Formats: sequence, C-alpha cells, structure tokens
Amino acid sequence: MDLWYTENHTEGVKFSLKINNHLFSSQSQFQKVDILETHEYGNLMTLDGLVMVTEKDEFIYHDMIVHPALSVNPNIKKVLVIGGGDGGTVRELMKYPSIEHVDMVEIDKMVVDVSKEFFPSISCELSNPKVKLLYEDGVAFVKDKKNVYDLILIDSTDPIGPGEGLFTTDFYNNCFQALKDDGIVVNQNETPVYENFFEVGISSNKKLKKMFPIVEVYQASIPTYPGGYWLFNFASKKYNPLKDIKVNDWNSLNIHTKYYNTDLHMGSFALPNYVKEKFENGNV
Ligand code: AG3
Repeated sequence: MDLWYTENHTEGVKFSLKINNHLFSSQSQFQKVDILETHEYGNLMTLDGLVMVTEKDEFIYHDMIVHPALSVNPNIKKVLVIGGGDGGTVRELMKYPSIEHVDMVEIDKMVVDVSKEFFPSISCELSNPKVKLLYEDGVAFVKDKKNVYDLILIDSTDPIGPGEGLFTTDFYNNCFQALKDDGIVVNQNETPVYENFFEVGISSNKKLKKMFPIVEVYQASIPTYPGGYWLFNFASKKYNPLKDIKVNDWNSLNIHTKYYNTDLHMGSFALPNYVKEKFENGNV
C-alpha cells in the first residue's frame, strides 16, 4: 500500500511526498504536530499539515536565514530568534564564536521536544549554554525590549495560527525598538509563485519599509516549500546587504555551509523581474 502526504499549495496545486512511516502525531496547545518518515526527504515535520522542515533540504532555509546577516555584520553578539523551535537556525548561529548569546522564543514546547527526538542533526545545538530557550509568545516577548539585540531572526510559520502576529506592523515596530542602532532583522517571507503567499510577502516588506531605512529581499530554492522558491526580507538600520558585505572576513572564518557562500549571497539579492516589480510597486 502506498502512503502519501499532501500539502495543498493552492486550490489547484498539491505537493506530495511518499511516506514510509507516520512517526508522531499530536495536537499541542497551539497546533497539530506531525512527524513523517518520507521516502525521499528523510524525516519531515508538519505543523497544522504544512511542511516546516525535512532532513534533506532544511540546510537551504537555515543557511539562508542566518548567514547573509552574519557576513554583513561579523560583530553580531546578541541574537533573538523568534520561532525556530526545530533548532536549525540556532545550529547555524552557533558556528560563530563571536556570538555570545541567543534568546530563542518558541511558543510551542512540543516543537522543540519532537525536534530533539526525531531531528537530532537539526536540534543539536539547542542545549548549547549560549542559547536560552523561552517558551513564550514572541509578540509579547519583544514588547518591552529596548536596544538589546544585534540581530533578530523571525523563523516563523505562515501567518495562520500561532504565526499570525509575527507579520504585523506592531510586532515589527517592537523588533525595531529591541534592536541596537546597527541592528538587522531577517524574516522568512513566503513564496512569490502563488498569489496568496506573495500578498503576505509584499505586505510584510511594505510594513518593514515604514521603519527600516534599508529593506532588501533575497531568495533561495527550497524544494519542499510552496513554489520551490522562497523569499526573505533583510531589514536593517545601518548596513546594506550588498554594499556592506565583508567577503574576506566571512571567508576567513572558515564556516562550513552546505548552501551559502559569499558569491551566492550577492546573487540571492538579484531578483527576477516579476518579483522585483511587485515589491517596487507594492501590490500584487
Ligand atoms: N518556517 C517557514 C515555513 C513556511 C512553510 N510554509 C508552508 N509549507 N506552507 C520553517 C521553520 C524552519 N525552521
């Protein structure tokens, strides 16, 4: 018997993975958490039925949410990760000896617990003493923080369910306040391939542009996310991601990455016209 997992990307598009085994299924206080062993992509975690990580392609997303900011400012010491319960973002951050402390604010402890059990290669740095795990709502957490972080990474779900507040102007304003004078925020910004996702991405970009002087979009090819093509916002108070990249500094750190390199960094900000134009004129 063939067992298949399917995510409906749109009314007319389905994405399916062949499943060997359904390893875990539970309803947390916030969302439905499932772990599936796939035929092609290793273990898969879904939240409310949507693909979050697979063992085979998670390195692309986690490299790209972390390393561009670190190569633009190699002096980052204090980082806030919102979401990111699987631990992939923290794993990449821990490759930098200069990072002194990471607060990871994940609303759902179950995500962390299942990641420790089923994704050891992703969650491996979650018990690093530099990392403080807080099981709280990221929206509330940033409210009273002023001038604390060098970098905020918003490693969220789509804006449905617990991730909804992480796409609002209020939340971005609080992130702005929580950052130091040369702070950077990076958020996952959905796919431009399908309109319902692209609308979210454009509106998130527009909101960030209201407060940050520098907001640039960059991209990565992620096979298991809708469209296989994903965007990130790089919003920054001081550093421009193309002009201020420290190519030699970053390369001399000798950080081992499977996707990111400084040439790819430059290319990832070069957007196709259909994407670029929509971000420029601000509507889908
Ligand atoms: N965060 C982005 C997942 C968005 C995927 N959306 C979807 N499948 N419809 C992933 C968390 C990885 N740390």
